[in-house]
Amino acid sequence: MRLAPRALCRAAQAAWRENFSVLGRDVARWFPGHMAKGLKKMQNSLKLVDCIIEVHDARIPLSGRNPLFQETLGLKPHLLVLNKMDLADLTEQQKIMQRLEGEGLKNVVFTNCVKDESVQQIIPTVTELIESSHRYHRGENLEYCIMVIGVPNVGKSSLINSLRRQHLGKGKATRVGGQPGITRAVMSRIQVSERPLMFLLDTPGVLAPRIESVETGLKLALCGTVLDHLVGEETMADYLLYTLNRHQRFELGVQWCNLGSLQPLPPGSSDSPASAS
Ligand SMILES: Nc1nc2c(ncn2[C@@H]2O[C@H](COP(=O)(O)OP(=O)(O)OP(=O)(O)O)[C@@H](O)[C@H]2O)c(=O)[nH]1
Ligand SMILES: [Mg+2]
Repeated sequence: MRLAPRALCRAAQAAWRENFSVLGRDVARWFPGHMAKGLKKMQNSLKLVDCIIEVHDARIPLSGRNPLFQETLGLKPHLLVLNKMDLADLTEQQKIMQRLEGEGLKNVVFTNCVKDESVQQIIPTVTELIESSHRYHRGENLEYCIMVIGVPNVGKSSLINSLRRQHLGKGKATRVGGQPGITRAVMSRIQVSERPLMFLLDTPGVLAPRIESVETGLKLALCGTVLDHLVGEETMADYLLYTLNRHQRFELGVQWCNLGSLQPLPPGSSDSPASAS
């Protein structure tokens, strides 16, 4: 029997849901320790902070941000940095900006912190945001303090290092790595600019304790915000192939699975999709 595409979608979704809800318990267990402590410390440091930079992955601009940030840290001026733009499809950039604006996010910048692309807009934008904020009472204090927040592995520490490279010509000040959970605690202030005198606070990546949907969880996992084995490599691969098929990007699936050298089945042969019933 051949399943209609809609039925296939439902079957695939049921499979992820089952796998994810079993494996999701491990993800939840992975959450509390340093993330809960980190969030508390972030809240406690908030009174010293003039502005929040939230970093997120440009490949999933509309999903996976942690709603707790808005609830607990939402009172300060806010800039959303969509990082890893080099890995994202930016053809829909305008639409993405419009959707985010509709959600109240007016200040959005796309960056690549490995190649320092578009990072130079950040300090002027943040300065403007702080100075136009109605809560801004500078007094004698001539320095800005910014907190960098986001889910794990989106490039928070890379952004700080990139700003330092660009504005101070200095090397790495905070550790970066390809696994989620590299930064484990709220760090002391790191200088990123001389004029204006600006310091950034690096923070550990914090995921929402409850991820809003199975699909969001899988997107977050594919972007490396959760350790692969906690979600299950097979479930992730399954979802990736499903997504590529849904967007009719068959060539990417073939390339990714290294199936390029396989010959297509002749029409009518017993295993060809055309003959399936
Ligand atoms: N392709 C690409 N990779 C990036 C970019 N920015 C950071 N990375 C890589 O993403 C990985 C995570 O970077 P980090 O800066 O450690 O991320 P983080 O958000 O501080 O991670 P945690 O501290 O674990 O929460 C590293 O392998 C970086 O080299 C980018 O713009 N493009
Ligand atoms: Mg970090």
